[in-house]
Amino acid sequence: MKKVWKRSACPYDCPDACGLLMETDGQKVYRVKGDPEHPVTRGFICRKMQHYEKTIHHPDRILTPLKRRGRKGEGDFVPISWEEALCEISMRWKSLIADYGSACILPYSYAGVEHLIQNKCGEAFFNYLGASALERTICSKAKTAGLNQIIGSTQGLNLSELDNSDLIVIWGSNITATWLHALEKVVQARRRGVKVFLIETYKTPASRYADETITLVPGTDGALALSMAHVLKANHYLDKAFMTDYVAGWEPFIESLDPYTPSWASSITGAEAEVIIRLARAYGEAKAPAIIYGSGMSRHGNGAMTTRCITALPAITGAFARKGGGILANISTSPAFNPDSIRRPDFIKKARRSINMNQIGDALTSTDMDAPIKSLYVYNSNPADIAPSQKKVLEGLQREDLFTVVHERFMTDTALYADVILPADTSAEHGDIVTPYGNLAVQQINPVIAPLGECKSNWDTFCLLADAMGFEDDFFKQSAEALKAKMIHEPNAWRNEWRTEEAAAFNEGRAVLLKFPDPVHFCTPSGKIELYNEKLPEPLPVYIENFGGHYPLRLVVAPSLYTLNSTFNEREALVKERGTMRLLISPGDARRRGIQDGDKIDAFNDLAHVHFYAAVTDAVPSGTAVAEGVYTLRQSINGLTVNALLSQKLTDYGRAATLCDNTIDIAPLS
Ligand SMILES: Nc1nc2c(c(=O)[nH]1)N[C@H]1C(S)=C(S)[C@@H](COP(=O)(O)OP(=O)(O)OC[C@H]3O[C@@H](n4cnc5c(=O)[nH]c(N)nc54)[C@H](O)[C@@H]3O)O[C@H]1N2
Ligand SMILES: Nc1nc2c(c(=O)[nH]1)N[C@H]1C(S)=C(S)[C@@H](COP(=O)(O)OP(=O)(O)OC[C@H]3O[C@@H](n4cnc5c(=O)[nH]c(N)nc54)[C@H](O)[C@@H]3O)O[C@H]1N2
Ligand code: SF4
Ligand SMILES: [Mo]
Repeated sequence: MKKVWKRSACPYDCPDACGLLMETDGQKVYRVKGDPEHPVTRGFICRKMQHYEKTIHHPDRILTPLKRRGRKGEGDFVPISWEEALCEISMRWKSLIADYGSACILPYSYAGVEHLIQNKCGEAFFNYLGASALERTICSKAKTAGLNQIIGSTQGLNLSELDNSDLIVIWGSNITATWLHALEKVVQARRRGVKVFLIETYKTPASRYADETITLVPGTDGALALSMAHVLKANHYLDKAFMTDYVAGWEPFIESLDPYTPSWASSITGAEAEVIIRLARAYGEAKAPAIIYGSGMSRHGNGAMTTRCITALPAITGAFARKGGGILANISTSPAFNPDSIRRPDFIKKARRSINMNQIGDALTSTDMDAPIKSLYVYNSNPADIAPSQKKVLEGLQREDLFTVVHERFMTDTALYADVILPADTSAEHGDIVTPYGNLAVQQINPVIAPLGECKSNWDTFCLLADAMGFEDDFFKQSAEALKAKMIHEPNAWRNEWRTEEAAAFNEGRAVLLKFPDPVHFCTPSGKIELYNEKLPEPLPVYIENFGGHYPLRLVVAPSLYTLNSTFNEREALVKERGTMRLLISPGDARRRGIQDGDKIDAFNDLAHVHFYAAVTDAVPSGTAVAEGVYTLRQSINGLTVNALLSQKLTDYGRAATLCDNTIDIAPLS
């Protein structure tokens, strides 16, 4: 067949969901580039995806089911047929269910593929099976919880509105790595003369795009926000008319601000008082200030409360009501295609226990659980590398009596511990619905090539497992195409306003924009911003400390430009550019311990000792240490990565991970 360019979209856990074009002859993908006709991403994609064909056709792709022959973790597997694999899994599960009940089986998944069907279809399968439920809260659920407590499910700002902003505060997000199309807007805004502040724990690569970077003691952003509110009040920047109409309980909040002076906040955050005043004044003077709200500060013990404190700023200044003003934190397009049509919560027959994915280490190793987990089914995730308390996770995966099935594209650190590995396909090999969380362009994609080897999509695999387990529901007897078509044809208010041309473009596989909801229609019980939320033990936003800890350095995990969580670790060129596993520390902290740039060091706390190369840099303030990127155990220096130093403690609300709220000390390794 002649080579043609086919339309697709990036499958990964990244807000942009960039439109892609793939050059193919139906068997192979030769080249990948951005789709210039995508209404938001317009042909511009990141470096990681410019050679997606190298991932699709990587020689390390797992192409057949595999069965473990050696010890767990050793990587000694033999190929088996799908028939044998399904027989093995269903027999083991049926026997475990007979002995221990179906809750002894636990699915573990997150966002290996972000698209709607392939991301969520496993939930239907495990709901039907009656397995333990998984709380999928590793990412940004504390942010969501905090936003819910103050603005409900209101979407806030839309990316395109940054064109109207006259000040931008990038707060806790390294958009040079994680949100390129927001970075594009920031660059355009600066060309218009818009001032950009970055609020961070260290000078990330994003600081190059900011006029001023303010580095804080990690987890203290709530104090900064309250103090900004104090300055806004003192300088008469409050919008009383807006508050009267749209904010519930603004008077007690405004009254509460007096103690939050810049010098109070300075002593907590480490930012100088005049810097706080300058930031607050710039925010107050702007007509339409935008906050690009990342997840960094929500990955702390006080994550939800911090979110409330920061969200108070556009509420008291009325920025929410002005085009380009407000908070860019909460774009969600998945409701445009009822996700329950794939999740099928109606399959749940009785209440089940739920396991928090951040506490998988404890869940797999605990001896005092009434019903221990006997089988783990991992898909779309790599817990050995991404979950906190890595030593416990590995100890759990090592259990001989844990029957582990991993559905994967590559031999990840988790797959090494599997009893059975099922080969997963890539997004080029299956169809789906694309619902970005960073813009409003939804799209449907079709397979570009047939699945390689014996690889199967998540949906096809769950249908086969359903058959092997004897599920009777017709739901599991349809193709992904049929399910996709059904979901697209379900009436949905979000797509009602599409004109015929838009519906036709969507049917052709082009990305089409949804209409953004009215920014001042607040989706809360009172219909207003709930600055005072009487349902909470702390009805007003206040400063609470994060967990911290008794070691002298606050450890922050941050994204890498070259990888996406543990994804892209198969790509030699990207991994080479990322370099070895480094810990970024300040010159003062290094000097005090006799550490030089490039030295091998031991980072430790009560949980583990993890070796790194020291990267001594002015970018990091004294008292903070930063580990960028998720490395594999094979890339590590002593068989552990930074996740071994992270606790399984959960956030104040949202039961989310506290990945950035841990302390360590470091010492040179001789
Ligand atoms: N290249 C690349 N792209 C990615 C990812 C990746 O790993 N690599 N990950 C994807 C995923 S899963 C997600 S959830 C998104 C995440 O994207 P965002 O939610 O936008 O967050 P990040 O860009 O990860 O940046 C978090 C930043 O928060 C900072 N931080 C940590 N604690 C604090 C704090 O207390 N206060 C402040 N002010 N800052 C703090 C860290 O230093 C870090 O730079 O990106 C996605 N895109
Ligand atoms: N140190 C550190 N830890 C972190 C983070 C960090 O920045 N630093 N980030 C945290 C955050 S925000 C998140 S969201 C989590 C992310 O955690 P995960 O969602 O587990 O992300 P990945 O590590 O990218 O693993 C995804 C896996 O899914 C596989 N996969 C891809 N497509 C498919 C498919 O179609 N089917 C199947 N079955 N598998 C597929 C990929 O090969 C990959 O191994 O990690 C968290 N942990
Ligand atoms: S990883 Fe993000 S920036 Fe890169 S192509 Fe995918 S969606 Fe676009
Ligand atoms: Mo995430």
